[in-house]
Amino acid sequence: MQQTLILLKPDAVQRRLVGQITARFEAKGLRLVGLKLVHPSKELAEKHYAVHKGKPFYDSLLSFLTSGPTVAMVWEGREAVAVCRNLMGMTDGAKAIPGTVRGDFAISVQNNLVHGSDSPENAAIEIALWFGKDELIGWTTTDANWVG
Ligand code: D4T
Repeated sequence: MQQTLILLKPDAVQRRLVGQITARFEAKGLRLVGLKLVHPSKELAEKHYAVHKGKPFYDSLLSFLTSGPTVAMVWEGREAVAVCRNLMGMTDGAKAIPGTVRGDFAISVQNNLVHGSDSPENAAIEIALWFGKDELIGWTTTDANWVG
């Protein structure tokens, strides 16, 4: 089973979209194994977005991620990384297809509500960055035989 890190970024929290967005991951059939509200430090934001260091939007991106509380979640399931990326939609909210989180709720590139790991390898790194091992809970859903 794959795991992936999902962040509901500060704009999702400020815009009171946490419930609606989380419901989509739940309804898809993914299993929630970690969840917490974090006000990210600059150090955490720098580590999370290290791959973007030096890009023109980097400083603005750090200010955005550290601007307020973020919901950090770990979701588990079959092909969880790709499944979540598909649910999120394209990076630019203006181009994201309706039916996706960004397609339905975002029109900005930076303020695009969600982050999702882009590979199982990066998911493992990002999960370790945001969660301690004792903060993740392995469990089985009672409807596992029906959801698959
Ligand atoms: P994340 O990493 O947040 O899930 O977004 P994506 O995987 O969809 O997009 P990304 O890594 O290319 O960009 C990370 C983050 O930077 C913001 N951004 C991106 C921005 O503010 N300006 C830009 O020009 C780009 C390309 C949006 C998401």
